[in-house]
Amino acid sequence: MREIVIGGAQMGPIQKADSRAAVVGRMIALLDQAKDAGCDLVVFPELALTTFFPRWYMADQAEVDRWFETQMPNADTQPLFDRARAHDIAISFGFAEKTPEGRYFNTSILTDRTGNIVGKYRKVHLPGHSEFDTERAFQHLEKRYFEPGDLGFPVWHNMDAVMGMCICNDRRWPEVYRVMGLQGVELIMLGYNTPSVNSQMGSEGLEQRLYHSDLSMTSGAYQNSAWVVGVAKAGDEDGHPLMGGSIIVDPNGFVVARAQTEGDELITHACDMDLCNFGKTTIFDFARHRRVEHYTRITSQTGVEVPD
Ligand code: CDV
Repeated sequence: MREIVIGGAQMGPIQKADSRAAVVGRMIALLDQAKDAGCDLVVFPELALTTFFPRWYMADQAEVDRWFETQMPNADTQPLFDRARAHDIAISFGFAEKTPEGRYFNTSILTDRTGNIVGKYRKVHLPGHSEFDTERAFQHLEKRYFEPGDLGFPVWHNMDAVMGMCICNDRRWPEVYRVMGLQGVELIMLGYNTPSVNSQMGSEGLEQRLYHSDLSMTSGAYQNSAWVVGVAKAGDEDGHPLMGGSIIVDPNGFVVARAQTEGDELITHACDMDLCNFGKTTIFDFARHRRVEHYTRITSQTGVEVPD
């Protein structure tokens, strides 16, 4: 048995006017709850330190830059790292990263239990658009503010398990799970900011949005025999609703913990990494059963090509 008690620290809304210090204070309160609940590892959402700023069109780069971190940890987030180390809890959270070379990424990091960063992931699948879109009910400008991640989908040995990360829209793409599955991943952590309504189809309700989120993560977990922890930033951000629905999924694809609110809420589960072994050595024993000679289209072709 290799048990890791995992906390999914769903966060309620962050308004444009909220300071990093206030947000970090909320994250620390969730960490304290996690300590009381016996957690070893806590997962926070995508862009956990700020409002989901890609919904706002900005032409002035100085205005954009204020949402980005140029260092991690930094003065605002050091208290979070300090509390995590004091509690002996590993953490993962997302933030907007500006590199010393002036590149912009939607990033997540993973620490060990002493607060050292052991893994970094940069979001590969950036949804949305790069210019103001008059056809949408609201904007989703990730393609404007970030470039696609350049690190692939690495995994890391941490806490006697093989761990990987992805971010929000990545969770909808089976390739993401499989690339990590091929590296023996046992735990995939991800955060998300998913609007409760579809900006291009108002009739798509919350029920369907939640279902697609569950479907993506439960199938990714099952088909790669790995734990998946998906954590929302939820609630009403300056008039823009984000869905909750944070879940912990076991390697059989069952949801074992689910958030009930759209606010700051901790969900927990004692996750045995050895539960991954059966699937990985039987029905999803990749080495025995995959037929890569038939999969070349997956990497040689991007869009759909219908035969004549
Ligand atoms: N932050 C995201 O990547 N959100 C997307 C929305 C735009 C659909 C998602 O896949 O949840």
